[in-house]
Amino acid sequence: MFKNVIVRKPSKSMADGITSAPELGKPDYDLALKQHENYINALKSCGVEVTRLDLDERYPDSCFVEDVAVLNKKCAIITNPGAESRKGEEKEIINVIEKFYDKDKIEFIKAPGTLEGGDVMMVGDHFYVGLSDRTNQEGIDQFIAILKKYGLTGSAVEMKEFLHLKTGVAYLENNNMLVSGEFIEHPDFKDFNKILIDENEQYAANSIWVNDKVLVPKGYEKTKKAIEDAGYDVITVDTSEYRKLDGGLSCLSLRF
Ligand code: CIR
Repeated sequence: MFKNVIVRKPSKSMADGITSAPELGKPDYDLALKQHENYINALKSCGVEVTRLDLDERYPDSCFVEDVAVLNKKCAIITNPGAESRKGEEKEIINVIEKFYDKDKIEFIKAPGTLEGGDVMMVGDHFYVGLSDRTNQEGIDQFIAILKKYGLTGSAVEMKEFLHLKTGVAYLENNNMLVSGEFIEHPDFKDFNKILIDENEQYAANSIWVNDKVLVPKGYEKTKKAIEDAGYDVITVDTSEYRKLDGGLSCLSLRF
């Protein structure tokens, strides 16, 4: 179960955030703020305490806090983002993490290693890490070595289609996993109960389990129904403005 969540308010500069889909247009800032509030309320309804960080205009993608740290029961790992414009963002999360973790339990991924939290999927004590454009082998090697110190394990996942690992796959606990695109037949995930995401609903693969409820982006009815059929309470949250920046429900928070 998760007790805490950290979020960061989106900055106005989010209009300059990285995107692979400029055809979707620039995010509407006021709407993005409203959606952020709704997201926080949805999280609160799952029984977590939400810590809100101030906006940071220097980093257009800084509302996507998931990428700058990986938090678990034993330790916190500050990442080293692979995207040039996001380098430095990880330093801005350290203060708040020190409120929750002892200093000697805070670890760091160091250059030339790169790793972004969107590439990390926690399944119990094991962490799958996508080898993506943002996360390199050196970053994964450092990450796994850190996990080992705490009695945890990790493994690299080969991928080519998605931005981050969790753009295409989500663990919903109880051995249930949402899978889309290249992950449907991926050998690493063959032993899970797979809930297949329809080709037209790929964005909804980035849903999140929070204390037995599942947050699903609004507008993806087939995915919503499939998750409900698997026995979960679903809460839908509109993330249209974040989708314009390739971001979704998982990217917007750190859950621990
Ligand atoms: C980026 O490209 O870094 C942001 N525009 C989106 C980050 C999404 N984060 C995630 O999937 N964890």
